[in-house]
Amino acid sequence: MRRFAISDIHGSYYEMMKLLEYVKFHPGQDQLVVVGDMINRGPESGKVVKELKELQETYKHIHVTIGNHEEMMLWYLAGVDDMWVHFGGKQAADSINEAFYEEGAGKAVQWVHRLPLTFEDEKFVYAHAGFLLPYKTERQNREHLWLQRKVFYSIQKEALLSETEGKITVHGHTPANTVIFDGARMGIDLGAQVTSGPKLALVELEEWVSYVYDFGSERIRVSKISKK
Ligand SMILES: [Mn+2]
Repeated sequence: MRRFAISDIHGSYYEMMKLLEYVKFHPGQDQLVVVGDMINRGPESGKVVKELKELQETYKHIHVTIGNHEEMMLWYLAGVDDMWVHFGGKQAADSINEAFYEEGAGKAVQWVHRLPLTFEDEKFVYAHAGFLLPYKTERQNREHLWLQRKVFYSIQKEALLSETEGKITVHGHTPANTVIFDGARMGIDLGAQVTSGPKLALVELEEWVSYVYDFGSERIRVSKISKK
């Protein structure tokens, strides 16, 4: 089984589909983990949510964890905080209403509300912005969706690996220029819709290959992820 992960799609439906087509993604056979931040910033938040919701509800190897941008949406809708508005929430709401016009946007919200904070398979832990230790003994905290990169990376590799029983943590949240693996954790957010050279990465974790869609050249670059 191929083992894919993608994060921080931020409404980039077209680019996400290009990547899935490129690898000939087969939802009945391949695993896909979406590591949060499906929405905001990009033009098609609704189509991203609809596509991933349908895949997750249809196939058992499709897993979606929540990101801080989804959390922002839930806070807004619950009347807790309106910061969503400042991150493209209005456009995201319109896009979700449009994509879910038949069943109603409430269905999308209910689904997002139930998304887990983390997912684990036999080899990897997936968490949007990482987490703080202890990992196993403490229930995961929703504040971890907002964890600063430097805080997560202040955990020593050995300590992190011993906590995850040797599993590598795959995360997004903080954009970088390339997929980065430090021996214990792998960052796969390449700043789709955010940075000046936006890219979206789909990684395959059996062969350790990254497929990177470049928004500027509209091309996909394939590279080996180095296992250091
Ligand atoms: Mn993000």
